[in-house]
Amino acid sequence: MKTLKTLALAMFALIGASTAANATTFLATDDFVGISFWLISMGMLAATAFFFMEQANVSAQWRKSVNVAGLVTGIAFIHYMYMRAVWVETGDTPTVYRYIDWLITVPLQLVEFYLILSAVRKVDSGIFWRILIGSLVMLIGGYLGEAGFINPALGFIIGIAGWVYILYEIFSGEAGKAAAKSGNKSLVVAFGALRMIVTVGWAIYPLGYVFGYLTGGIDANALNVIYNLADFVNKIAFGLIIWSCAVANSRGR
Ligand SMILES: *C/C=C(C)/C=C/C=C(C)/C=C/C1=C(C)CCCC1(C)C
Repeated sequence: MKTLKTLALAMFALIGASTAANATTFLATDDFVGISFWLISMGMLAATAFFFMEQANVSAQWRKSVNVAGLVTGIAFIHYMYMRAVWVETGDTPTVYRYIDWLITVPLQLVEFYLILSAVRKVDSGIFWRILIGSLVMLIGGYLGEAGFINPALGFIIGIAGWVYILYEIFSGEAGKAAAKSGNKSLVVAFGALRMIVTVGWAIYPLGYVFGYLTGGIDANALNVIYNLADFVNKIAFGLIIWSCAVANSRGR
């Protein structure tokens, strides 16, 4: 098990290093957007190593949740290395690279709501499927609009509908009710904090869409820095909340 973990971490580091080495242009010292890509990449790497290593400190029913937190930051780490290279070479980060990341990491993050609930009580698997489908509607709608396959406003509306549905499920739907009734204090606190991230932290992405596609353009520098900072909170802090709940529960709190 230990060797496997070390191997997985080494693999991540190698992929990162080789992506970095592939760049033929160096990061300019005054390129703050490029520097923010680097900082977030390293944050993601550190978070990944942390979550995987912390497996040892949580009880069996919590390992899956902490593992998935590590997968999310690990996948984002590799995407960030790649996006940083694209930025440094071209001065542009086509949003499609972000969508590739979101398409994998966002469903994984939402599945966490199901995973942390099932770590403390029996829950209906319908929660899992409904949240998953909501996330796909949100992302596919946004992508089709942003990439120009459908009208941008229509794509936006479909995306918002998916997001609103997810919010409904985790606030007042079965997932929200199951958390409230769990009688587990750490879980209730963590569930509430994760829900705030999905409401407030995630609002940054549709705002970026509005400014970028509906109101006629936003500065690429600003948009990238904002997305980078948002991802830092929405992926790393999100994982840390799950981890701290896992640790508290594993110690019987
Ligand atoms: C780590 C990356 C995360 C948490 C990305 C989240 C992305 C969203 C919440 C995107 C939402 C969108 C809408 C709600 C409306 C349509 C456009 C999107 C896809 C940007």
